[in-house]
Amino acid sequence: MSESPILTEKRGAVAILTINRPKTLNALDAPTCLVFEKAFEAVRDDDTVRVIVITGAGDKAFVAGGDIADLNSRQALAHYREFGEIIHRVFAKVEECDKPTIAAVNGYALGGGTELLLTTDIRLLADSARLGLPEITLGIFPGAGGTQRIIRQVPLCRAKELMFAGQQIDAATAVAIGLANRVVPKAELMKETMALAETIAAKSPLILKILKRTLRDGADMARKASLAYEQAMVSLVFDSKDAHEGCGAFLEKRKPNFTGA
Ligand code: CO8
Repeated sequence: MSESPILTEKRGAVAILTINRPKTLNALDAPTCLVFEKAFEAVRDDDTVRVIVITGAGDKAFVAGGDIADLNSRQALAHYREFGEIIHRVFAKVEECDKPTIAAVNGYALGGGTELLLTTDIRLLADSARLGLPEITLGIFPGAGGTQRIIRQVPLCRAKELMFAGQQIDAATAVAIGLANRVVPKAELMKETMALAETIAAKSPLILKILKRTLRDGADMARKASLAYEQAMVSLVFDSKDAHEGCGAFLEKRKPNFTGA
């Protein structure tokens, strides 16, 4: 029996999803996207999981893009759209997830790989990582949400250079333009990722959920409305046990124990 293209591992409150198609440098074809969708939903809906990490199998690639053979086999518009529908739906689920997501980028994150990274909350890069949107070189352009997400995340001139020239950038450049959080030595990537994931997992899942919604929904609102929305959302959290647990623990000089209530 062939190995699943998506591996799920749980370490305490952290779930790690590994894209596992090393023969194609973890390229995403439609069947892999569908398996990823199920695996992602399972950890998203598992109450014992507080943080979700996404990484790639092997030491060479996070995701080298959409599977070019699969893309090339979809000449008819209906089939091309079918892959588009799937990958857009799956990536939207990652972006809209109430739980924090971390991309642990262990190598090439090209095309659909960078587009997947753009849906995650936090991105740690191995020093060997190479990012980019090389679709133009294939005679296409980023089509898994990448054009729209990248222009909202990095300066427009940097986004356009990535999409127009199709060149790879190294990890330090990706951090410099705001595409990722930081670069770590390749051998330390999972250790650093887990340390960050566990720090976040110890915080209140309820507050993280409402914070993520406030950031996500507020980003689509006019500024004045978004500030009023923030005020309403933060007022809501004062009804939670976790708000009183956190403030109480500070005043009692002890560590808080957040339950998500
Ligand atoms: N798709 C399919 N197979 C791939 C991909 C890919 N994206 N990337 C690598 N592979 C395969 C290679 O064909 C090769 O297979 P084989 O051993 O059978 O020849 C194997 O992986 C190893 O790759 P290389 O020999 O090329 O390894 P190198 O170390 O020489 O190079 C690179 C590594 C630089 C990553 C190189 O493989 C490369 O440039 N890959 C393609 C990168 C790319 O162009 N990505 C964008 C793809 S298009 C895309 O992402 C669109 C997304 C969504 C569109 C949605 C539309 C509806």
